[in-house]
Amino acid sequence: MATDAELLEMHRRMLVIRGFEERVAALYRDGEVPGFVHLSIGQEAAAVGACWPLRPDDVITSTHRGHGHCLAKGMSPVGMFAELMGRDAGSNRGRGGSMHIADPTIGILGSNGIVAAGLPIAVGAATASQLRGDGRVAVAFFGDGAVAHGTFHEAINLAAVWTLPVVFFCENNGYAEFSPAATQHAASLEARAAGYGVGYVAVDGNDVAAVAAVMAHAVDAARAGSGPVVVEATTYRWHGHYEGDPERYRSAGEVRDWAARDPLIVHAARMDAAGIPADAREAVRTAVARALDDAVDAARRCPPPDVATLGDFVTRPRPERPEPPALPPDAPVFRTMDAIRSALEVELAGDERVFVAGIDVAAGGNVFGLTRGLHEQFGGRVRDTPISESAIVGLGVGAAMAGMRPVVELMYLDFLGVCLDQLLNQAAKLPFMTGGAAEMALTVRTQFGAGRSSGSQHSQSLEALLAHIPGLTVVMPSTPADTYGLLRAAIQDPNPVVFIENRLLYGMKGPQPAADHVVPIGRSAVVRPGADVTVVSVSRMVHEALAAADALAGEGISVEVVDLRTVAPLDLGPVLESVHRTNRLLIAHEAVVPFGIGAEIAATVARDGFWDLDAPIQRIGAAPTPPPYAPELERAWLPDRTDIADAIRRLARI
Ligand SMILES: Cc1ncc(C[n+]2csc(CCOP(=O)(O)OP(=O)(O)O)c2C)c(N)n1
Ligand SMILES: [Mg+2]
Repeated sequence: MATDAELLEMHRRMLVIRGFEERVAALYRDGEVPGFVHLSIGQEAAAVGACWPLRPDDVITSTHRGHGHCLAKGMSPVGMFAELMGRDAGSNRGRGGSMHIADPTIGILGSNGIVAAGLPIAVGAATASQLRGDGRVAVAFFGDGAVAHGTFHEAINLAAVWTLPVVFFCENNGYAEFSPAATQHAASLEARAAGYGVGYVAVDGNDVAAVAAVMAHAVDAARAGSGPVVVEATTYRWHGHYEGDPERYRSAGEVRDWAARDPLIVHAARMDAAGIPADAREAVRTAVARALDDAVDAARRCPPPDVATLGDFVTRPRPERPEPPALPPDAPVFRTMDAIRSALEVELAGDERVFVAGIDVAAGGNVFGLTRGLHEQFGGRVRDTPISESAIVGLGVGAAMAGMRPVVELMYLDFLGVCLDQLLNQAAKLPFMTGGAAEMALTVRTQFGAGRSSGSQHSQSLEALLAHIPGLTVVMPSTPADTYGLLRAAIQDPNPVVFIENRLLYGMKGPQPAADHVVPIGRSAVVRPGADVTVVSVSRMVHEALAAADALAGEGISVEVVDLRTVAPLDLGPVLESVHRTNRLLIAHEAVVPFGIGAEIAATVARDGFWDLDAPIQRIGAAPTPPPYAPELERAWLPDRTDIADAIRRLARI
C-alpha cells in the first residue's frame, strides 16, 4: 500500500506530465514547436507507475509518445521544452525533437521514432547489466501497435532465452495510429507472452498506484534474475495520434466511457479514500503549474544551435594512433582467420566491456570456425543468439549505450536486409540525435565474398549502402595483419563500426604482426608503388589489382596500388597524391559499379583538381545484376585480375 506521501508524489508526477503536454500542445499550435508531436495526455498513470520502482541507474527505452516516460524517469521539463523548441540547451542539443528525447546519463536510452526499435535496445542494456552483474533492470515501453512488429518478437524471444532483466511494458491505448487494436492482432498479448515462455501481468493503466504495485513486483523479480516479464497496461490517449489528427476513428460513447476513468480522476478518488486533504493536493497543482510556466519561459530564452556546429556529434574523435611499423621480413605467418580469432581474444582479455554475440559464435565457434574456443575461454561473454538479426544488432546498440563494447556478428553481409533499421536509424543516428550523449562503441563483424557460387543472397558487396549512412564507419581489410590491427581498432573505437571481411581471404596467409599491432581506422595505404597508373581497390580486389600490376610490369606498365582499408571515412590523401603523379586512375571493387564507392572516389578526385588527367577515370566492378549462381555466369559477373589488367592497359595507352 502506498503511503500518503507516495500518493501525493504520484499525483505530482502525473500533473507534471499532464501540464507539460498541455503546454506542448499550445506551443505546437502557436508554431513554437516544429516537427511531429505525439502526446500521451490520458496515459500519465502508466508512465509514472512504470517508472515508480526504478532506481536512477535502471534504464528505459521509449517510443514516439515518450514525453511522459522521460519525465517519469527524471528528466527536467526545461531541457525537454528547450529540445522541443529546437534550442541548443535542449536535452538533445536540438538534434532530437519530440520523438527522440533521451538522456543516457539517467538511464533514458531514447524515445524512438521507429515503432518497436526500443525493445532490442532495452534487451542490450539488460545484457550489459547481466554481464556486469550490477542488478540494473531495463524497462521497454511500447504501444499495442508495436506487438505486430517483427522486432518485438525477436527482442522478447532473445530476452527469454537469455533470462534477461527486462520488463516489456505495453501501453495498450487501443489504437495504432487510426487502427483499433482488434484489427491488428489475432491473439492477445497474454497468449503471445505464454508462447515465448514469459510471464504476463495485466493492469489498469489508468490507476497509477495499481501500475506502481505491479511494476514493483515485476522489477524486483527481474532484478532477482527470474527473467523478462510482459506487463500490459490498458489506457487511453485523449489527444489524436499526432497533434492535428482529425480523429475520425473514435465514437462519442467510447470517449465518454474513458472520461470517467481519466488517471487524474482515478487517483483523486484514491487520495480521497486515503483522506489526503484538498489543500495539500491543490498546493502541489499550483507549484507544478508555476514550475512549468517558468520552464517554458526559460526554454524560450535559450538560443538555437549555432549552424557552425551542424557537423558535430556525427562521429566521435578516434584515438590518435600512428601507423604501426612495417612487418619484419622474418615475421611468422598466420591466416586471416587466425587474425580475427586472436584480435577478438586479445580484446576480450584486455577489456571487460567487450563481449561477442551472434549466431553460432559460442558453442559452434562460428560457421567458418573463426571464434572456436573463445566461449570455452570467456564463458558468457561469447554467446550464441537465436536467428534474430534485428535483435542481434539491437542488443549491440543497447549494450553500447549502456557503456559496453559489443562485437556482434552478422553472418552474411546480405542479411543486412533484415536488420538495417538498427544500423541505419539506431546505431548511426543515436549519438547525433542525443547531442553526443549516447555511447556507441559497437562493432558489427560481417563477411561477404563472391566467386564460389554462393548465389544472389550470400555474395554481395554492400559497403556503399553502409558508407552512405552518416555516422557509420566501414572497414574492409585485405591482409591478415590489417585484419588483426583494424579489428582491434574497431573494437576500441568509440563509433559504430561495420567490419567487413571477405570469406575468400579467410585462409590467406601473411606476416603476423606483434600482439600490440593496432592499425588506425581511416587510413588508406599505398601497397605497391608505381608511376603510370593508379589503381584504388579494397578487400580481396586489392590482391587482384596486385596480380594485374605484376603481370603488367613485364609489359613495361608501372602500376601503383592503393588499398583503401577503410571505406568510411575515405582517406583519399594517398590517392590524390598518387594520381597527381600518374595522372591516370582506375577504381576496382567487387560491388556492382553503379552508385558504388568508385563513384564517390571519382567525383572527389575530379573535384580536387585533376581536370587535366591524361585519361578519363575508369571504374571496374561487378555487373549491375544480382550475383548469379552458375559458375560461368558468376565469372562473367565478377571482375578479376584479367579485367583489371585490360582496363589498366587501355588507360595506359590513352
Ligand atoms: C517501423 C515503423 N512503422 C510505422 C511507423 C509509423 N507509426 C508511428 S506511430 C504508429 C502507431 C504505433 O501504435 P502503438 O504502437 O500502439 O503506439 P501509440 O501511438 O498508440 O502510442 C505508426 C504506425 C513508424 N514510426 N515506425
Ligand atoms: Mg497504441
